[in-house]
Amino acid sequence: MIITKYPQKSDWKNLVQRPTLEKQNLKSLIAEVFDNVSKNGDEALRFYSKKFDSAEIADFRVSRNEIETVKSLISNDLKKAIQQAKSNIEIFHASQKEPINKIETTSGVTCWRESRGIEKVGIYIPSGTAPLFSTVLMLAIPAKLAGCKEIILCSPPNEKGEINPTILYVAELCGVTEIFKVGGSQAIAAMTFGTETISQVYKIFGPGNQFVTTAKEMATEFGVAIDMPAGPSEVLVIADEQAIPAFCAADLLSQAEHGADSQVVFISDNQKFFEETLNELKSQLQNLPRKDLAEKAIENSQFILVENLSEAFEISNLYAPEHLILAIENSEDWTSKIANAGSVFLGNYSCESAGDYASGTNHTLPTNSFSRSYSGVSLDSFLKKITFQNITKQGIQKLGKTIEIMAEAEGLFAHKNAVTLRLNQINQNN
Ligand code: HSO
Ligand code: ZN
Repeated sequence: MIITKYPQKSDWKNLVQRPTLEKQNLKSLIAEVFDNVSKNGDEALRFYSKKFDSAEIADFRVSRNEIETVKSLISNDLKKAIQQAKSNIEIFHASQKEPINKIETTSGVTCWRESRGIEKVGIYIPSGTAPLFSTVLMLAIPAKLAGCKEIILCSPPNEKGEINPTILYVAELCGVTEIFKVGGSQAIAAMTFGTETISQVYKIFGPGNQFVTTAKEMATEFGVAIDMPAGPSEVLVIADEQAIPAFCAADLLSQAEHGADSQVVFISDNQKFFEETLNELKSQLQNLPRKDLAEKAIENSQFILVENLSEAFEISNLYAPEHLILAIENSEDWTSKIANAGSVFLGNYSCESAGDYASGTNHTLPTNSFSRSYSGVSLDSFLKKITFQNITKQGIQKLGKTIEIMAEAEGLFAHKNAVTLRLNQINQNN
């Protein structure tokens, strides 16, 4: 826990520095996996599944039978909860559809954009210490709404060759077209090149460890797009005197429990509240099943006492958090001060967990200061926008001269000619 009281402005930049990740150089190892999978397909996948996951897989494709069987393993309460989350995520992402907007820029010159779903997308869901089936909702729902035709999902199997049942259940519920029992960098390579069983995709989504992250970066070298660069998950909480210490502590810990490398930043302008939250945090920490992970994350995290809320917002913008919680009075009046954040939670009752699971917003968000330049996953992440133009005779007459002059100035006479020939033909026919 790094506590700083009333830091000087000149120290702010240092305060918001993320701990440097010990990034192992995995590139050569991953390059080998990519090479092997591109040449040997399923056989290479079998080799790596045995080596890394201790799983012997005859068929990577999850069968209908396996999907039917898991349905009885999920409790009714969990099914109902998933249904409510699904409905909210659908409503919010469906509202992101844009109508076609045809604009006449010059009379007779009409331009517009139309969206098309990326035809083939791949979703990677890690299993790890907490298999996050909620991420299946966050990725498969917008993919389906966007009209992606093939939505495949890869997730690592356990030693018995099984995928987490709730992941399977949610994937089926959200319209994933095929599910494969394969994880790690070999899964990313499979979706990059395609194998006998797994089809190649055009864009890969989803979180993962350093192997998966490095593999996703490598996929881009082979023309496959990815959702965004990844880093450990993070939250920044700005709280004033009306905030509730127990709520803030729980929010900070909900981020910390994700992993030892999670990032937590807490900023307040009120000394008494600041101390109370620190005490509350220490006591709540003792009762968490994932105490060890959360404790490590908290060790590296920043707790900053500032003079006023304006300073808090400046520091937050420098840090550019993935999640930003504003536990402050009239929080909505402050939103114009936010320059950089992935997703914002306003007031004492908007906890990050709501966005993580069920309010409707997406939880796949930019980390590691990428909220300065990236948005979180949305319907748009699964769409391409194609531009169109339709120019009439009258339109080219109005715009032709401009194009001719510009083309000539660039020394591109074929470009100029494409217009001149048309204008001549129109003049001749008149
Ligand atoms: N906070 C994570 C998402 C998540 N939390 C999934 C719980 N399950 C990254 O935004
Ligand atoms: Zn979370």
